[in-house]
Amino acid sequence: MKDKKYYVTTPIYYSSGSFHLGHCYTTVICDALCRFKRLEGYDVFYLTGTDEHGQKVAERAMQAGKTPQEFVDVLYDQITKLWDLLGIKYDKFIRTTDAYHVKAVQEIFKKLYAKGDLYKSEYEGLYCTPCESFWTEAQLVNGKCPDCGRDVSMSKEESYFFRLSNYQDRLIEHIKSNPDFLLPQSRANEMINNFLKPGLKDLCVSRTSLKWGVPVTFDPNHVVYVWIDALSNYITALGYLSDDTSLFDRYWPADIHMVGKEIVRFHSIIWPAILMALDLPLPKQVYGHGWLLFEGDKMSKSKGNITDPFDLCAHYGVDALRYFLLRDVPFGSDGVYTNRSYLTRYNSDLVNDLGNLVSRTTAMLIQNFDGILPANDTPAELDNELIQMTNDLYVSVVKDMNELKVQNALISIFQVVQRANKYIDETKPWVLAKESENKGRLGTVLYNLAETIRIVAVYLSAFLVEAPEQILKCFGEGLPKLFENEVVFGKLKPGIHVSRTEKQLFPRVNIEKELIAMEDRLLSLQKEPKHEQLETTTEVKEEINIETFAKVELKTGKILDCEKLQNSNKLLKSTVQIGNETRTIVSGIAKYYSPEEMKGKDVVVVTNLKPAKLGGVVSEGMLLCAEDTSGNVVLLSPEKAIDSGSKIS
Ligand code: ME8
Repeated sequence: MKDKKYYVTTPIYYSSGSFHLGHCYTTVICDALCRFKRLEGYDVFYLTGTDEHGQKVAERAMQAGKTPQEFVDVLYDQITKLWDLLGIKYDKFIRTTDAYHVKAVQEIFKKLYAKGDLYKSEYEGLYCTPCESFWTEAQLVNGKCPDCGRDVSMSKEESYFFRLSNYQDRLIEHIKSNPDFLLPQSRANEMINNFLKPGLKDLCVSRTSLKWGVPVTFDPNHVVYVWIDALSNYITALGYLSDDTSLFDRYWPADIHMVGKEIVRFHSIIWPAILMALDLPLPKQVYGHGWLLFEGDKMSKSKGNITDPFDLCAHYGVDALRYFLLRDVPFGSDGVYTNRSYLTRYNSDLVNDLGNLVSRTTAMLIQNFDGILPANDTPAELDNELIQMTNDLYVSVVKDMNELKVQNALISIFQVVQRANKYIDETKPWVLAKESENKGRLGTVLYNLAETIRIVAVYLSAFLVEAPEQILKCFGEGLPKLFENEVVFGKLKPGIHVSRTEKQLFPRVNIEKELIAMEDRLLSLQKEPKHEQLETTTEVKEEINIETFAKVELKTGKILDCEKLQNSNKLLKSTVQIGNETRTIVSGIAKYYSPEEMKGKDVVVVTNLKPAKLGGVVSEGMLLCAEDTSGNVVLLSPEKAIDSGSKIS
């Protein structure tokens, strides 16, 4: 099966903070691709893992009062729990602290040094600590790190350097002559024009200031710094330079490295150059996907705009989460997450279209045929379009998946679901059921629906992890191993037993109510970390200068009125006088203050906070509170009486 092998990798995830919905994007996409390829008969190897070394990890561990190893162990537990919850079927999970990886990285380092691809020198440059990257002046954006926007500082130390500049021409040539190597095409142009053509600088690949990393065996003051350690995971996981290279021999080169767009440079320039230096073949493809945006910004822990995948799965199920990520984001571009778009997608596609189709069809089969699948021996012209569309799916879905147009593949599958619902409206089975002479026709209609649903579930088993199995079970079918023989209309034999799904596939949600509940949960999550891991990875805020602090406008205010928000047991809506104006401010403090207690209080208000909807009400500012470690919350007040609207500085 060597020719039908498919080796897919996600980046290894930083073990320096907790994981949010944005992180799930790469793994869910790769999981769907792998499931699809397995159903096509490929011998798939899916690799994911964690990036556990580096300065940021060491700092966070110290802040959490743990050793770096203890710290990354907690993160490892968290991420593997998350992948299990999302049904991610990886074949191997690599941790960069795994002994075999450490050993192989040391060997790689030695090999590159022996070949003359590494040399010792001194590095001086602008360094971004969180990103562990040196930058040139020209690469900075407004004087800040171009990746994360934070401050950089001058740094100098003895380092080993990788002769990246030697590979510039070969890299340009490779990208140009292999149009599928780096996709989408826009990313290839960006790499060539912004990085390769202006000229590559040799790369600093060891540090002496850092201790939490892979030690360089022949120069113990140095540890291998990020690039060679992290990127090599894609080959060390397969046993490269170990005693058993059978996986490496079988699966390398990777068929696809799936990465977020911010790390395309590492994967399409630095990594291929390292591979060239090692005389290894390059991955067949690097795909730089877009970001999941939240309120116009990349969803990220440091921006505080994260959505908790554990919470989404607990309330709307794992399939809703997977479906949203796969269906809502045009692959390659950025996609926007909002609670509303999440719930709307859930209600419209999963509840109305798919859930409804399955429950109506199985109910009619049970009601009219005692759950015994009737024969389809009374065909009519009307049936052809549905049958044709269902049979045609294979070609279009395979094409879309080969081109990584995951969204399009799901759109086509759901067009068949919608066509089947329309078929019910056209054939009116409830009318056919009234006349016994129409029983044959009714049976054919229900057979066609059952068969369409079965085939849809076969396809969906590449994308979703719960519903397809439940749906197939209704027809006595298990999950498919291969598409072959499963996706052609007519497999179901009349006479088989049909049942309802064991539980309702997708319970409908009331969007407006649910939006309030989601905000409530977010507030309590921010107050009371739900997962053990969140507690241990609380971020210490970065230092800011006085100019940054001065951007926050604080004023005194007086609460004129206050009421509890309907549908929420956490939110209070206060009318606050601030000098000459009054504002509505929503605060998550109903657990600590009653509306009566709030009235008349002097408070401290952040007055230039962007208005935000909380509990369905636009909140025009924030009341400052203090919270102790036991979770007691108190409002802050001026120490003596002072006019409302007084500036605080
Ligand atoms: O980059 N939307 O790790 P990481 C979409 N350790 N994807 C997102 C996202 C968002 N809002 N936030 C994160 C690293 N990701 C390195 C990789 S590989 C040798 C080293 C994606 O934990 C991100 O684009 O920061 C990346 O693909 C993955 O999550 C891991 O990111």
